[in-house]
Amino acid sequence: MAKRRISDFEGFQKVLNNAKSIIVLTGAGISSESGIPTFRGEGGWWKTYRSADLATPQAFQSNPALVWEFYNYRRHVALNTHPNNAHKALSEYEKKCKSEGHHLAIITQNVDGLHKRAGSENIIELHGNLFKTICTNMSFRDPNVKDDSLPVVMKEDLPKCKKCNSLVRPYIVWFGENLDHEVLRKSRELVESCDLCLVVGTSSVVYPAAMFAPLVAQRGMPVAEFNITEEPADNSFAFHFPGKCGTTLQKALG
Ligand code: BJW
Repeated sequence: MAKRRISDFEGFQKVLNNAKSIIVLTGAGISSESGIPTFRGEGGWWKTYRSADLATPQAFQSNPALVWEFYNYRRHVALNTHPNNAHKALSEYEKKCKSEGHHLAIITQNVDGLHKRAGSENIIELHGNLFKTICTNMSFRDPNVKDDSLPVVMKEDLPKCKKCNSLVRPYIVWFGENLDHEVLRKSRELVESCDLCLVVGTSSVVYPAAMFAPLVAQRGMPVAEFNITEEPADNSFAFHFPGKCGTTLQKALG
């Protein structure tokens, strides 16, 4: 196995300059410097709340009001933050790629919309979006951009579909649910064809996203990880940049 290069910005930039099709897999860590908690880190959502009570179809079935309170709060938090240097560095780099006839796509596990607000265009949202709802009856999708930070949602106030008046749910992929077929197909296509993969701010424990970067490495393509942790998520990754990605990613892409 090739030697892993830690904080080798110069070496990484040589690889970057030759790459024609780049994928960037992002997770909650990229938004932490914007002030959005991660899931599993200190102060993370799943350190305070049980994911089984809030992010499963069973939880929504048994207590939709509680699940809506959580997602209304999450939307409120996201609406009151801004893209940080890491989101901006990716958006700038996508523009550079476009002008040179190269391709960069972001495959994000995040639902906070910050990549789009930073100006990125090629974004695949694996786990949905906080600013959309989907009808539980007819799958009609609707935007949901209101800043509802009501602490309690009453049963009679649960949001209803404007077409059929059935209950709507957050447009989020919960544990045990399949990812959107088309989203997964496009992601796999990119994973199988890219010549460089960046993995930014994810613990790489949630599937299927967790297998994307290892699959790229298995094809012999370079993977560069940006995470505050000293240890890489996978020993087959070529580069590891420990530290806050707002700093490391900007330096690497600068
Ligand atoms: C920084 C930083 C800074 C911080 N700079 N870095 C195969 C094997 C085993 C289990 C499964 C399997 N296939 C499917 C499963 C079940 C399940 C799963 O993977 N479970 C695992 C926990 C084991 N997967 C699913 O259910 C998925 N569906 C599926 O696969 O369908 C088919 C199927 C179903 C059932 C069985 C088998 C097959 C759906 C997954 C849906 C995930 N949903 C969530 C919540 C909803 C979205 C929301 O509310 O926002 O998505 S869970 C949560 O985790 C959220 C995230 O997108 C996801 C990933 O978390 P992420 O982004 O990695 O955050 P953290 O907090 O974990 O990590 C942050 C990282 O940032 C850390 O590493 C920090 O160090 C770092 N960091 N600051 C750089 N400044």
